[in-house]
Formats: sequence, C-alpha cells, structure tokens
Amino acid sequence: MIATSMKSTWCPGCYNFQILAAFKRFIEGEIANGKKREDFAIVTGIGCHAKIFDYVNLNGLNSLHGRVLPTCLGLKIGNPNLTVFGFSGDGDAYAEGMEHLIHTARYNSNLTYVVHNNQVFALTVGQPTPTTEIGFKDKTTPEGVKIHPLNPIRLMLAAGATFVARVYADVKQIEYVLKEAMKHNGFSFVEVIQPCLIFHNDAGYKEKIYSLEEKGHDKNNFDAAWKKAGEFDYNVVEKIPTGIFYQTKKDVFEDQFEQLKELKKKGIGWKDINR
Ligand SMILES: Cc1ncc(C[n+]2csc(CCOP(=O)(O)OP(=O)(O)O)c2C)c(N)n1
Repeated sequence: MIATSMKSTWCPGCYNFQILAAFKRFIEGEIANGKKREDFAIVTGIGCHAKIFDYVNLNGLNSLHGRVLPTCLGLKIGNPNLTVFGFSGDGDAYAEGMEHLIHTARYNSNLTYVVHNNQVFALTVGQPTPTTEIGFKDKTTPEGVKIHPLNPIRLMLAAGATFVARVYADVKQIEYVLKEAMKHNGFSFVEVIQPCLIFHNDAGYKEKIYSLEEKGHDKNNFDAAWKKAGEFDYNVVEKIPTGIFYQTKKDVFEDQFEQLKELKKKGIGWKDINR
C-alpha cells in the first residue's frame, strides 16, 4: 500500500490532494510494472506541501526548509540507482532554497523536483513569496507587494535545466508529466500551479490554462521555450501555458564520477546499506 494511515491536515478542497493523488497513482503504476517501493525515495521541505511526506509510504526525508535539493543530491550520491523525487513549496524552492535550485539545475543530477506553487508561504498563514503578484496584501506587507515576481520557468531555462515543465493541479496532467520526468535522464523541474483556497486568490486561473502540446510547441527548441515561458509572468494572468516547455540532453552528474559509476553498476540496494 502506497497510502499511509495518517489523517490529512490539509484544508478541505486543497489542491495538494490532487498532487498527492497523482503521485500515488504514478507510484502504484510503476510498482505494477515491476518497480519496488525500495527503488524510490522522496524528500520534502517544510510547509503545507511537505505533509505529502506523511501520506506516502516511501523511504525518504522530511528535510529542512529550502534544503530539499541538497538532500536529494545526497541520496543520489549515496545510491545513484534510487529514483528520487523532491517536493517543495514556492517559498521553499524560490526563497529559502533558491541557491540550491540554480546549482542542482546546473549539476543535472538525475532526479525530479516538484514545486507546489500557490504563490504564498501557506503554512505560516500567507506571507508573500518570490512568485507573489504585485499588490498582494497580508499582515506583513500591508501596503502590498511592490516587487515584480520571479519567473521560475525562465530561471530554470537560464540555469541549464534539461527538463522544464509546468502543470496545473490536475491529477491526469501531473501523472503524465511525472512519467515523462522519470523517463528523462537528468534534472527534471516540474512546477505545479496549486491554488491556495485560504491565502491566495487564484480565481480564474483554470480558465487561463492551455496545453503547449496541443498548440504544437516544440519542446526541443530553447528559443521557443523561452518565448512561451514569458507568456505568464506570475503577475498578470492572461494565459498560462502548461506542459513540457523544454527538454534536452546533457551530461548527468552521477555519470561523471568513477565511484558513482561503480556504485551504479553494482546496483546497491537497501540490503547492502543495512548490512
Ligand atoms: C529556515 C526556516 N525559515 C522559516 C521557517 C518557517 N516556515 C515554516 S513553513 C514556512 C512556509 C512554507 O511556505 P512554502 O514553502 O511556500 O510551502 P507551503 O506551506 O505554501 O506549501 C515557513 C516560512 C522554517 N521552518 N525554517
């Protein structure tokens, strides 16, 4: 069973439930196709998103705020054969964890990073993050946000990420992109637009979503990806492209060190580690 018996403490109707459902379906599918639970590891940061750790029966670490990616990297160095998934909120990924995000994209370690982007620090009751729109008000920012938000898709393209995707919090879309991300040999960045029903008004986002694939976007074309990434600046919501913006091949971190290559060949598993 991939589900745990933990009672969920997410708000009723939270879109994190969609991410959890998609991830569980994806893992169950992989297990049905012959993978073992022990082949996977998950790492989470701190925040509402991080509770996914309690609801999925897989090995891993509920780590520190902003430190998901170095923890994922550590797991890959310890056992390069593990299939590793990291989960962060937008605060976790783009504020506290920003330096790790850039360098992990640059390293191109073979792992998948899922960012639950609700455009607020939700667990600490709704402070603005680097992707909050101008004018957003809360108790810490009574005059409203004045600084233009960051565009994480463009950031990832610029940092050299080899798989860059954004999806809406829809179970089918997430499951599809997780499968593609897992097949990809390198760092896969997957942002999920995850409306926060309590602290961020995302009304109307769903109507602005469109699929890059359906519009014939060429995911191997960097310039086309850059252009598409500019269509939604996280500030003004006119249209939100979703799907795989960019995918390319580049040397993978784990394949560039003799010791890691040897570990990979040996195929170490939990048996060897527990000895
Ligand atoms: C180093 C550090 N700074 C701040 C905090 C306080 N803190 C706990 S959860 C949280 C907000 C998390 O927001 P986000 O990463 O966007 O995740 P969400 O709750 O929205 O899913 C913060 C700031 C912390 N635990 N550790």
